[in-house]
Amino acid sequence: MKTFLAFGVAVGAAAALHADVTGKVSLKGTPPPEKEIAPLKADANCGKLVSGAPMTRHYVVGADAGLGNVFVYVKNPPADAKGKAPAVPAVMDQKGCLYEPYVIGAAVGNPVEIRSSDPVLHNVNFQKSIAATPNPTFNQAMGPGAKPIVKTFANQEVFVKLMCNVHPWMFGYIGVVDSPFYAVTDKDGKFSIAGLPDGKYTLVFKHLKAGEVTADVEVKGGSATAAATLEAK
Ligand SMILES: [Cu+2]
Repeated sequence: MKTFLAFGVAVGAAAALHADVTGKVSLKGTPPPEKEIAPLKADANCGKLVSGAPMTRHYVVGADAGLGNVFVYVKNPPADAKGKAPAVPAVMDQKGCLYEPYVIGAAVGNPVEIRSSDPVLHNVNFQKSIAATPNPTFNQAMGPGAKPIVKTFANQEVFVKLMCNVHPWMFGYIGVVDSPFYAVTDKDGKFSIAGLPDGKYTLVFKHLKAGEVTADVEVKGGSATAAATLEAK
């Protein structure tokens, strides 16, 4: 009866419907121009690591007004989503004396690996928690070749803000939510949240400068799409 058992398992898996929610975030209006990070270029150590002019990344706007670096997450995730690990590990690097990527996501309780690819001294400083229940802060030096710092966050916090006191232009942001259902928009504003079970959800779209909007989405087998527009400020 082995065949029947295998058949049963297959049906069970097919019955657990879920979908990838894909979509796009657009920017309305014209953002202020980005500025050159002159102190980075002028720095004796960091200046050697970059070619061209290092620019601020307040608004990353791509094809058809797509807005990058928007943290997208499910406001009302399924109850059993808490504590689940996302498919993609959270990694924040320090490269060319910038946090890279500028914005990442992470799930509550899952490790966030903070690396340094630079041959210079940094310090990773999470100075102040803005969470309702604050996450513990930390401030750790990272010299050349240092092992990654691995941190977990116990409470939802959008955004955990990292800075570096050696290089006062260095900021990096982590959207921490209590589910694996989140994404960061790419340079063209596109995102994909994988494997969301059938149901009705509210998505939150949060950008560091343009603020926050929400959109409702219903997942009902197959796939679902969502879109949002944020206004330049
Ligand atoms: Cu630094």
